[in-house]
Amino acid sequence: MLTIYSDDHRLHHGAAEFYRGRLVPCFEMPSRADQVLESMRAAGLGPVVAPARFDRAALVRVHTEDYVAFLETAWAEWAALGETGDALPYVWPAADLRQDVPPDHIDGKLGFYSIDAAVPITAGTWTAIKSSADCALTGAQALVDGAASAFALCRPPGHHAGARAMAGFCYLNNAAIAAQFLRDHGHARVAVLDVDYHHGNGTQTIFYDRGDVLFASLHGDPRQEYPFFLGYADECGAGEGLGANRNYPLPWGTSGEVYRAALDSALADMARFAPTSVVVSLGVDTYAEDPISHFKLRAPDFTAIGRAIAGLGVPTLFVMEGGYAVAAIGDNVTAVLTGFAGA
Ligand code: 7XA
Ligand code: ZN
Repeated sequence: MLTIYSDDHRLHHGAAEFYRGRLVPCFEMPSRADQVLESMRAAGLGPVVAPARFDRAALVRVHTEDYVAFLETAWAEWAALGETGDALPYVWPAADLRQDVPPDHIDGKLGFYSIDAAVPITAGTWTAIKSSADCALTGAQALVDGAASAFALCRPPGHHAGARAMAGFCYLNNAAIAAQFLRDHGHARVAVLDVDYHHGNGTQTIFYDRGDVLFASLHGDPRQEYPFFLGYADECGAGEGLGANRNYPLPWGTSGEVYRAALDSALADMARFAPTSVVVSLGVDTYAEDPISHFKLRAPDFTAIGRAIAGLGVPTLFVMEGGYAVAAIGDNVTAVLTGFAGA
């Protein structure tokens, strides 16, 4: 399987995030991608290539122009204040506040274009997130060119990012950008399967009223788990997208066995949709030892997930999302991909 990877991810390294009332070192750190790359290479999973460079036109197919412009210039605007530490939002246009006027000041923009505070912007963030999206686009291009599968080793991740909002360590929605690219290049029906522990609120929102892109997600129940305000089972899509959104919220403590049963249901939804290609938002924060998550999956479960996805028999692009047990992240990702490749 082809892996697409760029060292540029190291240019994004947030210093701190809020965790239960304290500022702690960011769980989303460069060593995550380094571990995945090392495991992939050790397993001999196939060639690793650098991403091709894509025009920003591919980004604005799913994100708004003003949001992409904000991401491009946010660090320069922040640095112009004389700041050298990370830019972080601290105020949001929540209920009863104006949500239609982007402020001019960077402090206001940071809140206007975000959902939460888990989105540090550093000097190298734009370069890193653009390269991360390029990894996903290069993988999508490989499928367009006839590849049966590819793995975009994206970092930063993307599935919480909406059309006009960053959130939860995510800035550009790599999986959504790739899915749209597939739609724009001959794939009539694209299914996005999100197996990250957290609901992919950004991907859901981007495609919610679309009948040509199915979104299916297994995740921690939003009654208990981030992102809390989306990801319920009764969110089924709207308009032409009615029926093309499927959520499987699962409780804390979910075992590999229960997870695989839910996955089988999601895969059955996808098979009925008859996709021409599949994009998998691949998070392994469902792992039992993950420091911020509460499922109980182990390595054999990850192999089984890969094998089950292969059962669809459809060209598949894996896009890296979350997973914070750094010592195990590489083996868990590799287990999914070898499970897929060996099926
Ligand atoms: O899939 N998403 C993640 O893994 C990140 C979740 C961010 C939670 C925010 C914690 N302060
Ligand atoms: Zn996650």
